[in-house]
Amino acid sequence: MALGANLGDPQATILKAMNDLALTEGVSLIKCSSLYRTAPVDSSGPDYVNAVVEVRTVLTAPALLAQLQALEQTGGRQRPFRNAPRTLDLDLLTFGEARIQSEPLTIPHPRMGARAFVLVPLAEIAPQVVTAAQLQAVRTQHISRLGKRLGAAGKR
Ligand code: A4P
Ligand code: MG
Repeated sequence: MALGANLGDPQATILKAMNDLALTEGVSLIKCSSLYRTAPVDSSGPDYVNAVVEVRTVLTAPALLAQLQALEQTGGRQRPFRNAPRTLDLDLLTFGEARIQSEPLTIPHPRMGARAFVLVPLAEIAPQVVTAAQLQAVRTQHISRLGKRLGAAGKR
C-alpha cells in the first residue's frame, strides 16, 4: 500500500496514517518503509512525503479500499481535480496475487511501475518485487530518504 501527502504537515500525516492503519479492524501492519521526500510527479504544489507499507488483512480488496478512503477523509482529503495536491492519498498497490479491473479498483496499481515515489520505498521493504531495471527507469525522479519510521516524528 502506498501513502502520500503534500499539504499540511505531510510527515506527521503519513505517520498518523500508519498508526491508523495499525488500529483498523481486520488489518495488521507488517512492515513500514522509511519516509521519503519526493518531487511531485504529474502533480503540483510542495514536495510530497511518501512511504509504502505491507499489511495483512481479512478484508476483501474493495472493503480495504473503502477503509483507506475513510482514512483519507479523516485526514481532510478534498478532491478538486485529479492529481491535485492532497493532505493524504492511500493507494492499494497489490493484493496478494490478485488482478482486479473494476470501476472503483485496479490491482496492481496501473502506475506503480513508473514512479520512484512507489518503487524506492517498495524496494526497501520488498526488494524481491522491484527490479533494477525499474529503479533505473525512474532514476531522474527526485527522491530522498527522510529516516526510519520510528522516531521520525518527534526527533526533527
Ligand atoms: N482506484 C482504482 N484503483 C485504485 C487502487 N489500486 N488504489 C480508484 C486506490 N484507489 C484506486 O483516486 C481516484 C480513484 O481511483 C478512487 O476513487 C479509487 O476508486 P483518488 O485517490 O481519488 O485520486 P488521485 O490520487 O488523484 O488519483 P490516483 O489515480 O490515485 O493518482 P495517482 O496516479 O496515484 O497519482 N507525486 C509524488 N511525488 N508523490 C505522490 O504521492 N501522487 C499522485 C497521485 C501524483 N503525483 C505524485 C503522487
Ligand atoms: Mg489515490
